[in-house]
Amino acid sequence: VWKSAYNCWLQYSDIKDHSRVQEYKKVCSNLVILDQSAIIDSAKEELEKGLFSMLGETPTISYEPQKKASIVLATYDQRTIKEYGVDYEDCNILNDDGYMIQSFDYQGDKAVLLLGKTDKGILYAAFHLLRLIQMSKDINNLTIFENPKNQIRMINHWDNMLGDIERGYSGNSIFYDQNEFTHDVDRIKDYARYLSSVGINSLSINNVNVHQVESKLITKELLPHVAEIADIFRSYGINTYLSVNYASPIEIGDLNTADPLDSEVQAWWSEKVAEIYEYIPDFGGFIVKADSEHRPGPFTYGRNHADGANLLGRALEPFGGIVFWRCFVYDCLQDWRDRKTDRAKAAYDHFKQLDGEFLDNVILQIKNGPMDFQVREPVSPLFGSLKQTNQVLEFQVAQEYTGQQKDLCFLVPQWKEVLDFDTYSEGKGSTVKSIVNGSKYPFQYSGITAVSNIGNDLNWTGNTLAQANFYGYGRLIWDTELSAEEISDEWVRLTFGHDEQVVEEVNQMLLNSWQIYENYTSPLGVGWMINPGHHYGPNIEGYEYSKWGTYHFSDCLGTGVNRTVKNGTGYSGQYYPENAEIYESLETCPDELLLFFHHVSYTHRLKSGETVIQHIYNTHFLGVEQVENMKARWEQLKDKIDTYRYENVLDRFTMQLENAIEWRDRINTYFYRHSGIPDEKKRTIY
Ligand code: GCW
Repeated sequence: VWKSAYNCWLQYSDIKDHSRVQEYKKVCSNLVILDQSAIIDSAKEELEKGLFSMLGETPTISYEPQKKASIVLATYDQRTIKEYGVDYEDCNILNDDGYMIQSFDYQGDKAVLLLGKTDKGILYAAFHLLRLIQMSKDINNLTIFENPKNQIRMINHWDNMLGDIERGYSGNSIFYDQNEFTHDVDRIKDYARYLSSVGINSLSINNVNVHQVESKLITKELLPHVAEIADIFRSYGINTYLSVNYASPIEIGDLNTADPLDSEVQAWWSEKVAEIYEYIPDFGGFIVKADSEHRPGPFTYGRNHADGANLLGRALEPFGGIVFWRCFVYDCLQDWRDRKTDRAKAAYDHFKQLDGEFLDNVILQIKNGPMDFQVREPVSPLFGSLKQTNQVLEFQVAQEYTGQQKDLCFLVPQWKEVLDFDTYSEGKGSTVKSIVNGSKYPFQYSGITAVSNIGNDLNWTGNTLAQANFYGYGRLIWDTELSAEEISDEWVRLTFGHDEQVVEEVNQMLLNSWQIYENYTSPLGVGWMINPGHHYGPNIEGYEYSKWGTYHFSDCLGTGVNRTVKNGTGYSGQYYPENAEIYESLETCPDELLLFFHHVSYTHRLKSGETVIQHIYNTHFLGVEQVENMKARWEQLKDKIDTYRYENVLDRFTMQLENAIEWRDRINTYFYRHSGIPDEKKRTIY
């Protein structure tokens, strides 16, 4: 009963339609494997498993071209060109992770070629073919060329060795327990399958807040275990990375400084890196959170972030390793009385001035927004401002601020807005996606990373529907042109099958869920208003007088943060003029970001025609109704979904409804008591 929850989108359900099965068997009864590697073995294993499960027959295997209906697995070389008449020109467009899927007739039999530029391409092509079959598509006339749009497609774990996960909402770590490695090879391997089935090629396996025990992950004591994990991921085309403690030379070495310009510190890191590569020859590199939220960093020594990042870059360079240096740097000891400091400005202020000063193997890692993964934020103004620095965009698949995998919040529509945002850095058309995919500026390294949302819960993600965010993240960053609708529809069909009612209803739920979550939580882009610490549920002034720089300045007259250049914090001036002007002016600032950029009176009229206060009331009443409606619609699917997954999601909708009601009443009451303005529709406000 639990298998369906565990298997996520790789259900490989048996196909009931007999003629369909015969049709697929005409192509899939044999595998011709023309190259050898661990990654190709994974492709073979996956095809065997998937085809057996869907068609009821394991394909035969041959290592030479056969006169038989076959799936042919090959990299692009002379042999395949000759044997299968592959067009050289066509394949030239494939990049290292790209692939071609081509149907053809081979000596009178139907066959399909899965051709990768490298073995990774073959694996991705195998998953693609299996997806087509699961989606019940015709596979007789395929001509598919796929190149991932982004070079780095990464996931960051925030797992601690104790087993807990910072901001984890789906149980504990699959890697660690009680400060030991779990050695849960089967589970880790299944995780690798999910990752590579959506094209993820890089993975960091420990929290960016690197505590005492985790600092030792780069020591001889623990490296053999890391190597074991890296072996599993390697067979799925995934490189393993570690988050490191910037102060390692002090913490695990015997130096008394971590000054990046100190020659002993430099030598220490070089030796350390050499040692790591003895254990893991294709080790990816480091993720570093430095001078951020009490983590050590180069500031201690009066050095800047380029000094700090380049120290590690230099050590990794001889081995081809890279450094992800996070830009989440701000003053987390702010005085709420200080109205000049604006946390939103911090990343740009710290890093813009260093553009061009980082080594070639250093990548800046930039969160999508200037604050912290809120339900609604503008796009970080660093995108487009850094023109000479490798960079990746950081999303959060874990729903820290978007319902913690209790509430449904499908994030693909949000991520698409970020990727499609035009920075105007080179005039119109300078979208975030064109910057992070390396086409706008010639970065050596670029791409997208995100905080993982999985744990050791049976269904990996707590709420089974949160699997859609994991799937959607991978699919979207592989191909940023896919629409949210396409991704959602794929996920629903792969996960729950093709019953039209289920497909229709679950798609609707996913696609509306971000808007619904926004409706009942913090309004108009202002963010926060959450319980401090764990960040679930409403607490309007929870962060208002704190040191974290997260304020909304509501009083009896109005609400919102004045971030204008004219008489606010000046944040809007960090954008290129086209955007700066839009945000600066009350007339043009989009409604959904109004309170992020402006402090307004409750009677200010939005573009929608509503006043701010009435908008708050309306959206909060509406949000609860929408959750009630989703829950009721889910209940109608009871007979169409297996009990385990049905009950799991129903439970979450019950919690979501409770949460939404709590948010509605607290927000409405807070703003009613502050403004004294009654609801036009006279609904209950306490
Ligand atoms: O979103 C915030 C989280 C912290 C996290 C930090 C970060 C890992 O609340 O838990 O720390 O961001 O991104 O470093």
